[in-house]
Amino acid sequence: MKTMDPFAIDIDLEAGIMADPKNHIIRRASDMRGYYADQQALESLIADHHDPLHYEVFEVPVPHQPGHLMYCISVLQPGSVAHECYMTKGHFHTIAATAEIYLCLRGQGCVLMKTEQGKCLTLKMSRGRMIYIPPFWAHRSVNTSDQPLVSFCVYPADAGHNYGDFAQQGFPIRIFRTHGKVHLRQP
Ligand code: PAN
Ligand code: ZN
Repeated sequence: MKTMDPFAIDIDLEAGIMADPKNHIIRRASDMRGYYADQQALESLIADHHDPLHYEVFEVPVPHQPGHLMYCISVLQPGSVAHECYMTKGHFHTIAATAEIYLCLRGQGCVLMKTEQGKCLTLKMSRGRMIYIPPFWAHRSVNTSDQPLVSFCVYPADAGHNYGDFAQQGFPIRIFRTHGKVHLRQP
């Protein structure tokens, strides 16, 4: 591995904003086709609301090599598709035996996690809460509030993202909010 010089970046912890990110990944509603239970409601959202912003990831990248740590700020907008709360696509890491830390900076929601063996768990997120996602657990963020859900994530830089068949299979639990009340549903 090449050596590199240390560097620093600034993060506004209140606002959850990383200064001068080099990568900005944008996911809109149209990138989420297949992920929500009500596909027709998603199509209506895309058509009627100009394909709204769903979530963004901000990074200052490091080499994707063993030994490095990748980190980012993830901002998931509030909203729902036929009452199913906005969520990220979710993924296993390509190198499945890699963990991740999510530190919630703003908002309220949860991380849904599942294993290949069919175990599924959800842990709540709120400002100051850190979630440790062990190796072999797929993960997805879900925003259950009316504010953006902002997390700072750290994971091995060579982990990679495996989105596999998440659009079709999803997670064994879906999260809905009706009249302000959050509830889980097992499809
Ligand atoms: C996070 C996620 C980010 C976006 O940085 O990549 O929240 O979610 P999707 O990758 O599922 O679209 C992470 O878990 N990185 O490994
Ligand atoms: Zn991850």
